[in-house]
Amino acid sequence: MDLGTKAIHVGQEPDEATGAVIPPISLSTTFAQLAPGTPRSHYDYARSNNPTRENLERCIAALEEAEFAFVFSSGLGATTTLLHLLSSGDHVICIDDVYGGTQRYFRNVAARFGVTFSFIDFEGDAYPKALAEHPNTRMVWLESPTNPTLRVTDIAMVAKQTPPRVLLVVDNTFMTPYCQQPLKLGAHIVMHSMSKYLNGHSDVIMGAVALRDRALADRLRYLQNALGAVPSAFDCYLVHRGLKTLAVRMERHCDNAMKIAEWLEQRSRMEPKRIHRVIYPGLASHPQHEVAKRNAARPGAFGGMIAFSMDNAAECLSRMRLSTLAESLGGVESLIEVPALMTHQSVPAAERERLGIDERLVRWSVGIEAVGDLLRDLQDALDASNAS
Ligand code: P1T
Repeated sequence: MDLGTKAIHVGQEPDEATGAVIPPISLSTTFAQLAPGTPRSHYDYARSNNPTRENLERCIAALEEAEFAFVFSSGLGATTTLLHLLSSGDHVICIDDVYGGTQRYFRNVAARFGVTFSFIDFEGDAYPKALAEHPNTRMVWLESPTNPTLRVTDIAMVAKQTPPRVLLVVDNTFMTPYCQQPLKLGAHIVMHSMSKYLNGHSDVIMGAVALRDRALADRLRYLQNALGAVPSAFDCYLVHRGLKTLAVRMERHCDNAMKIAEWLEQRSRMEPKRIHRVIYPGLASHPQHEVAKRNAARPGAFGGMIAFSMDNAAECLSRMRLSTLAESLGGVESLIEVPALMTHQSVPAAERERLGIDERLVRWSVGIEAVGDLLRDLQDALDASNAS
């Protein structure tokens, strides 16, 4: 089955008892037992497992072409649980341009428990060098494209260079399985903030991991229950409902983002002193455009995120009416922000400067509104802030 069909049907079979086409939400926290220690089914307590969460996990596994999936109370809840696969003394090699909250957790919290980190750019031979320097490496953490500068890493190449003792984790939040399937490219674990595109409606915070290895899945099932960063059944229902339109939403996100990136690039040629750089992996001008094509799960699947650098960004953004000035991304509505002042404020200032995350850099989560309306809104904001 195609991804769009799986998103609608897997984990959403009609209810056996009543025939209800939409399975009921299972709100019970506990399940009656036949005798002490003998539950009636494989459910006993809802933190360990419950039917609504299980339906969603089956669907995520199907979409990522994984065997197993586990969902968590947030993307960071998923990340925290994954880090508990490690022990004190282990090392993690992480892409330097990682989401600010992931970096904050790694540097300020996980590091206190004896796990060490290096933050590197995977270009050239930096990765083999880091592996040689840290023989205690047990995990590699990639985002591709990165948040917010949209740098792209050759996932299959990193997978080839990864020794068997090391787990390769790819945060696929920006791309979704519609655009990119890291397990097929050789990653061991794919991770998501489902608060973004997978839910798609900016009304649930949730995370997920998906993988193929049974022994690793057993460890993660244990950790999911032991750490307890699990979502509510109601939220699982909402995300599953959002997932059903994933394919049509992503197709439109990608189309709109491509058109806007081309328009912005055109405008930057006219006003090079004002719009300095447009970054979108689908543009031929993107330094890793060819790699982005290799990573893509289907032609033209470059995602819905754009970054660009402009003077007077804050003023221009505050004049936009359709694209809301807000953190987060991946909802049907367009959101726009300045990462240096918002999502990536927690990244150390020197590191932000090195990565090019300054107050001119704008990140735009392009929604699925009519692209003409989005372009007019941008044009009006640019013209108005030009004139002032
Ligand atoms: O917010 P939460 O569901 O906990 O997910 C964290 C997370 C993980 N990975 C990536 C790539 C992310 O972008 C995020 C959350 N990001 C934002 C809130 C943001 O505006 O970038």
